[in-house]
Amino acid sequence: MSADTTDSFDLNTLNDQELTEQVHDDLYNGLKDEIIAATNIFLARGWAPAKVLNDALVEGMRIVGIDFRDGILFVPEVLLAANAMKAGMAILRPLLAETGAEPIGKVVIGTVKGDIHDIGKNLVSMMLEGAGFEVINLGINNPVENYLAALEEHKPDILGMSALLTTTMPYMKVVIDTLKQKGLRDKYIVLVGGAPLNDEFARAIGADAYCRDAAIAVETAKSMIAARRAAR
Ligand code: B1M
Repeated sequence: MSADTTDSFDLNTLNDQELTEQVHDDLYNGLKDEIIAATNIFLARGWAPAKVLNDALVEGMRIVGIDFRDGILFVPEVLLAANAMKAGMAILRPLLAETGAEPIGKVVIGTVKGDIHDIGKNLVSMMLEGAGFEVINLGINNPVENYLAALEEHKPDILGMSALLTTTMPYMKVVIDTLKQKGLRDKYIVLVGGAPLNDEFARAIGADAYCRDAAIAVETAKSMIAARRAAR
């Protein structure tokens, strides 16, 4: 496929509004090549990278997130959408860095020690990126030292942890307790997620919130950052 056409029609023939709506549809349908083509067309038309990101891609992923939350879209479709989004982001990321557009917040996220499940955590990472966050994804099987090193290096707003096993979820408390011991706990919003967790567990270990799914993770991250900034 060429950089600016689809199988059915030339995206270049659409006006800006139509192309924006087309991007929302194409993201929803996980059409990576079309997202790459449309992103390049917007840039060629002189759109600022941040406008392409917010009006076309982020808005498209917002719609995906809502339908995922409401059970209209399922994991495979969201992964495809997130993958298409990532392809557009890959074009925009260096341009955004040049123009100095600020991400809406920074997140360090990883699956805890002893746990190699990463599909859900990666989905959360991609959805957060789609919402305009800068995400440092630490991968799987992270001991507390990895989290501490990443917090020190990247100075995020949010620490996210994922666990899919009942045997590994208690490790989240090890990380939070270590942050407390080092006097670092209040510097970060701590969000946790993973199928075996719940609100009560998150409260018991001293996290700020449990996120049932990726859409809720994005909403929680946005609202907690906004609240923290307002409080300051
Ligand atoms: Co595993 N596994 N697995 N597994 N596995 C489960 C979790 C299990 C429930 C299956 C079962 O028995 N029914 C079970 C756990 C039982 C328990 O602890 N109570 C289990 C087991 C036992 C194991 C092994 C021990 C099996 C073995 O070797 N005997 C082993 C463990 C290895 C280890 O980690 N040390 C193991 C291995 C594997 C595979 C490698 C084969 C593979 C993982 C591949 C990978 O991730 N790259 C795997 C898989 C795929 C699963 C199931 C089938 C699917 C998990 C998944 O990806 N779900 C799972 C059964 C199940 O959950 N139905 C199972 C889709 C994903 C999108 O959802 O991860 O829940 P989820 O993420 C959601 C939310 O939870 C939330 O948002 C996500 C998106 O909406 N979320 C967050 C997740 N992390 C978040 C972090 C946040 C916020 C939200 O931070 C802010």
